[in-house]
Amino acid sequence: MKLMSVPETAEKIKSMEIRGAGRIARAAAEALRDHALATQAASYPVFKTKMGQAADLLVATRPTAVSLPNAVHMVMAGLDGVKTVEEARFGVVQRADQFIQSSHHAVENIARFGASHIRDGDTILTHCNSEVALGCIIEAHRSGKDIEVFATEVRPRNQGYITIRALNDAGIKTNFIVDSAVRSFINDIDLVIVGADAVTVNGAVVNKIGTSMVAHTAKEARVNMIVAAETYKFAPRTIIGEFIQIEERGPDEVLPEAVRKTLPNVTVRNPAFDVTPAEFIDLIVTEAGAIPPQMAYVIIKEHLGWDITEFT
Ligand code: RUB
Repeated sequence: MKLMSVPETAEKIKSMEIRGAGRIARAAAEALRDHALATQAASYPVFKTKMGQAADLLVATRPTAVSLPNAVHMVMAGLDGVKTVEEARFGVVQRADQFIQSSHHAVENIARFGASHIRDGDTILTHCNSEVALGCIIEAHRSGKDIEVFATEVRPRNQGYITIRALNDAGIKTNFIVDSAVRSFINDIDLVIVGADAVTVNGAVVNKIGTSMVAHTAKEARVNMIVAAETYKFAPRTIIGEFIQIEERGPDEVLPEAVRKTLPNVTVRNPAFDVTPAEFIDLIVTEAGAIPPQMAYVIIKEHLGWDITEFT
């Protein structure tokens, strides 16, 4: 098995070859594990510094998916309590493997819990490409429910193509629509299911740009919206008032440079995510069970084990 270096993984996350909040988190944990295995250090402080530099490089790749710093925090936790390089190396490898395994379990459990919210005959709308949201839909189909899906295109990076390929391969009847067609079809929809890059302490969900427009449209049409999110997508630092940084990507994703050159008065804006307030979300399905968004603090404090002392 080829070990992937930290700069290689960082580049793949930046360029979105590795994308989606869960996959990004697992890739970072894997890179830290491989780095710990490959790192030569004459002393424990040197090892710790090298691991810290690798962690910083990974966390800096994409700013919005909280799963990334959460995974890195979990893998790096405990590095302070050891004395030797070997002990430190062993700890990192163990915690990284544990994170990766528990992430896979979380995805499986969310699929089961989420599928039970889908009824036989439902038509579901999903936006972007979320492995957990898709997991719920595919599990509902697998368990024999007759369902149909509307999937959006997801400009500018077209993650909808990945979604429709997965739905098609699972044998699910799927309609592919442009993002701006959501309102035209909302009355055909029984349930909206999306994933999350971050869930804040007040239950707001940060997800692919356009999610909040979908949520507004669903609310107006009285269509329920559920969010599938592992607990490591909840953002601990929002309990001390930190905001989630919304990544703004380059203009080339939206309009080629050759065209932009002819439009000197036009600036392309390209935020990759937006924020859907809690009141637009009926339920967040986590591996610890389904919760109303207003219970986000409980997940941060009791499940992730963060409280205010972490910040003092
Ligand atoms: C992906 C996106 C996904 C969440 C959840 O954005 O917004 O809905 O990350 O995905 P991008 P998952 O393509 O810019 O990374 O459920 O797979 O973690």
